[in-house]
Amino acid sequence: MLSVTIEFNSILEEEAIDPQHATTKIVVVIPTLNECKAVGKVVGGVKHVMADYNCTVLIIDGHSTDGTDQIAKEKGATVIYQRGKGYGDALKTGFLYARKQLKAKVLVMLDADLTYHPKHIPALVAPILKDEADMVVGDRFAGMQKGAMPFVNRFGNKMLSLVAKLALGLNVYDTQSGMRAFKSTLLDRMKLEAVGMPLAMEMLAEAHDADARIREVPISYLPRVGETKLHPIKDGGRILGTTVRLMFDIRPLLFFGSIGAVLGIMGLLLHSLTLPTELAHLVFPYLFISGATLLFGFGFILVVIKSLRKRK
Ligand SMILES: Nc1nc2c(ncn2[C@@H]2O[C@H](COP(=O)(O)OP(=O)(O)O)[C@@H](O)[C@H]2O)c(=O)[nH]1
Ligand SMILES: [Mg+2]
Repeated sequence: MLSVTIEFNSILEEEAIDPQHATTKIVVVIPTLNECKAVGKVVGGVKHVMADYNCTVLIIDGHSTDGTDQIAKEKGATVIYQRGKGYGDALKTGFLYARKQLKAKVLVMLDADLTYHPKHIPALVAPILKDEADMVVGDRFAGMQKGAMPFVNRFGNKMLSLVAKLALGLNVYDTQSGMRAFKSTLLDRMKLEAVGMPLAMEMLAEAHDADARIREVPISYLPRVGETKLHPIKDGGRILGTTVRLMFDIRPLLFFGSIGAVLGIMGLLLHSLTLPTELAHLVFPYLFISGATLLFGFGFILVVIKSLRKRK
């Protein structure tokens, strides 16, 4: 705890702001659920780092019962309350409010638990302000502090990013990072449905599918203050489920092709195993192979439909 506070208070290495970008509206969106121990410092830190920018700190509170919202207001944040439940729902509420009510051009995401240091925000928004990227993700593994992420979460994170690479073609090292910045116009090109933790993956997949320029920058990741809301197994499973759904939506040929390939291999195996016996004439293996061919064809049709829709 002590080391977290020292690190968090440490001298801020701020990136100099280009004067032509000082007027661009930036909204830092922070979902909170019972974060009374950390939220004041997070809001204060963001306001300090972003003092030279046209920046609003927006808290989307999930009806905390520990006074989180009051602390955030006292520190100068704009506080709104989510109607639904969940991390993803809170963020989507915040994105909408930031864009419509606050006229945000750039959105930044952050947790209210002191894990992400606000000093990284200028480096996250810089490529967007210079129009070199549409979304910038903070890579926590570049500055992972001791005790910041339990082994099971670290392993799960790596696995999810690997699955995202194979299933969605995402070349992002830290897909679950909650510290990001993106152009608010990107919201028009992303179909965001997730209400919980899977929103992080969905945003990346949708942005990638919309041909957005995604970049990663190194950030530090510090031990959390307060109780985590993440359930590694349950949320990990949900993120995996969402990734499969996204694969179906975004890469249908790979989705159906993979199932088809498994079926096809099984069919060929069955065929070669039964070849020396009188079972060889069984239609069973051929059903597998026909099924595989059908699945490939189905995937191909979906790809054509998708590309025709995109062209419209
Ligand atoms: N408004 C709202 N905020 C939430 C909810 N669940 C989590 N959060 C906040 O979202 C951020 C991320 O949650 P956290 O527990 O840190 O998850 P982790 O970073 O994946 O371990 C924190 O600031 C939480 O307070 C929710 O249901 N509603
Ligand atoms: Mg967190």
